[in-house]
Amino acid sequence: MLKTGRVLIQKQNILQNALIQRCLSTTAVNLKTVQNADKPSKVPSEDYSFVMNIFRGQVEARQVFPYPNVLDEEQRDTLQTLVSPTTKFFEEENDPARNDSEEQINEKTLKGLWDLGAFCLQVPQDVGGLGLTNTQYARLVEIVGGNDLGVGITLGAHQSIGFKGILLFGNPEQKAKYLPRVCNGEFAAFCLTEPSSGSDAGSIRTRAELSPDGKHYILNGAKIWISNGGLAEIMTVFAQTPVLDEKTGKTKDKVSAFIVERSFGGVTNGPPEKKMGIKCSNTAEVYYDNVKIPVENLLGGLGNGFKVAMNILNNGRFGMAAALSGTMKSCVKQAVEFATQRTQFGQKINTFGSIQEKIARMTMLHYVTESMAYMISGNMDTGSQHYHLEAAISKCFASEAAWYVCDEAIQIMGGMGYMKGSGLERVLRDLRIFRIFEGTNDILRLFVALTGIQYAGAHLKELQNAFKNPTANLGLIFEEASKRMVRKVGLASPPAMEHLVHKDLASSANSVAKSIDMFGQSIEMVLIKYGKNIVNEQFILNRLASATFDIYTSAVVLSRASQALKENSETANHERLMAEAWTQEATERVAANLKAIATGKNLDTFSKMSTISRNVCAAEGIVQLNPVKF
Ligand code: MYA
Repeated sequence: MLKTGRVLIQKQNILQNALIQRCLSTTAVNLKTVQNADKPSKVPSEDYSFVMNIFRGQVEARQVFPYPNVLDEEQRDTLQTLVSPTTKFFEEENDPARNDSEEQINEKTLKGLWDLGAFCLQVPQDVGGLGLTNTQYARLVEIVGGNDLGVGITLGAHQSIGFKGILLFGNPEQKAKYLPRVCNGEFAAFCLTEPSSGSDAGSIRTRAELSPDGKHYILNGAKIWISNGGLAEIMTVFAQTPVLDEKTGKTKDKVSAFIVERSFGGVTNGPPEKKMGIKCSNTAEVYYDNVKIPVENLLGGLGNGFKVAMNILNNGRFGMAAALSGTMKSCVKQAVEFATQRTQFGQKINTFGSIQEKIARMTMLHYVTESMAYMISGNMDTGSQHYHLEAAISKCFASEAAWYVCDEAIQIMGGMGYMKGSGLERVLRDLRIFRIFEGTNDILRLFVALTGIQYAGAHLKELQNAFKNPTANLGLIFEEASKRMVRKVGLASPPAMEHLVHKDLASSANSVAKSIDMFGQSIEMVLIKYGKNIVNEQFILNRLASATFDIYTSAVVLSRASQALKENSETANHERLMAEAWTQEATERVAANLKAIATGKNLDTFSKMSTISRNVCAAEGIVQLNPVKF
């Protein structure tokens, strides 16, 4: 089919080619500011991310198919020896209800965690850690999430973000100095957020200026909502620093990252915050008053702090999916135990369709989350650098899925679930923050959509540049133009996925492939229609993000279930059912979301909603009087 299409395209007349060129050049001009007008235009480097490439309507399969299996025998053995004591500790020694009511983790429990090595899971063994891979880490974190999310945050704020910058960007001296300490009882924290800087992480005001003798940076400012902020001795702190731009000769503020010790002096903190959940974890304001940071504690280079912060967050986000997969597993277990025991109207309630649908949905959400967490950890373990969109999706998806699963577990258990004794009300309170911190889900959805669009747009721009020297770039022009035209005249098959999955899942894979094709076309449509203004079209970006989530999660579960079928595993058929059901519904949601951004009726609804919101904000609350008029 594709070949026939190519021949047809060769026969298209000059007029048609001119049309393509015009369409592409309009897009490229409009995209200028999306790509940051003051920067030299970048030729997009190839990206092996599955998610990034669906924005071009393409299947980049290598990180998704086959499902990663990265543990060697030794790593598997190590993990097995750790799983049992960790589970035992959390089930027998840690008391989540007590931690919650006392709003702290007692000394004995903390000591137990340090002794287990739970605070330094990924620090290399030669400096005192357990030296675990991301996949091994995911498995242990799952146990933590299944038992006590408050403890999870204390552990996560320390190692997933607190000292992760030293692991990722530290020079040998910084690693040798600090890594043994963070494995030996000294808490770490990640200090980014400020009163006026939450989602807009680049707008921080804390400043660090070089001292006149050039030996120190002098740090001043305040951070808020810092997990472990009242406990940490070692902090990764982000601050504005003056940086000389060698091209212009002008000095500009740029964010830099520093390793700050409380013992430097001038570091203080506020009282522990009173929170809805994760109460046993410490959250506090941290203040820096003329703190003298030795210049050698600059982390990752002057002016590179924003990238350092983003990469730390990117690197840790899969851990949240792993932890929350553990939480969901516990919620499902509790709900099922109840549903299979409880009799109403003369029947066990698990035999009713309404309860069955709940249990099935909870289970599928868990399967998707777990599959994503281990797929991303596997990608990271094999050295992938192209996982930041997938990690952001896993964080958003897991935090929303876990909220839904816990809420439904409470619903299944009815009054029993609502009682404190079930423990689920604590889990629900603990879960609420996961949609807010480490990048709110709202900002991460926009991040995923805009990053993907920018990638697709940069490729279109590259194509436009190619037209400037068509003889030299004939191959690229021909390939891209034929793809587009073939698609336009309906002769192209969608990107193929059938060959990537087990034969029993071929039909589901075809549906995902069609979704990717439609998605790629929608991205082109929005690029042409909105150009640079797409950054302001959040109603549209959110729907594109939702479609992205549905496509990626479908591919992930098809990959995992295919693997199970190929291995003929005991649970293969159960996994096939989940993958099929998930993909079926996800495909329908993708179509609905893509339709929503293309049809005038929906666009009109977005505009109405924008007006409704503006009216309410202007009225400082609900606009209309109630029906009795007072
Ligand atoms: S910690 C605080 C968390 N805070 C945030 O996450 C802040 C959210 N904000 C952002 O991420 C950014 O400001 C956004 C970009 C995304 C909004 N990777 O102009 P830009 C590049 C790589 O778009 P902005 C907490 O909550 C971009 O390409 N690069 O930037 C504690 C561009 O590069 P270039 C990225 O509009 C929770 C440049 O940066 C990324 O300012 C405790 C500028 O981009 C990225 N992601 O905003 C949790 N983003 O210049 C505990 C941007 O080259 C852990 N860029 O074109 C729990 C763990 C689980 C439990 C574990 C148990 C053990």
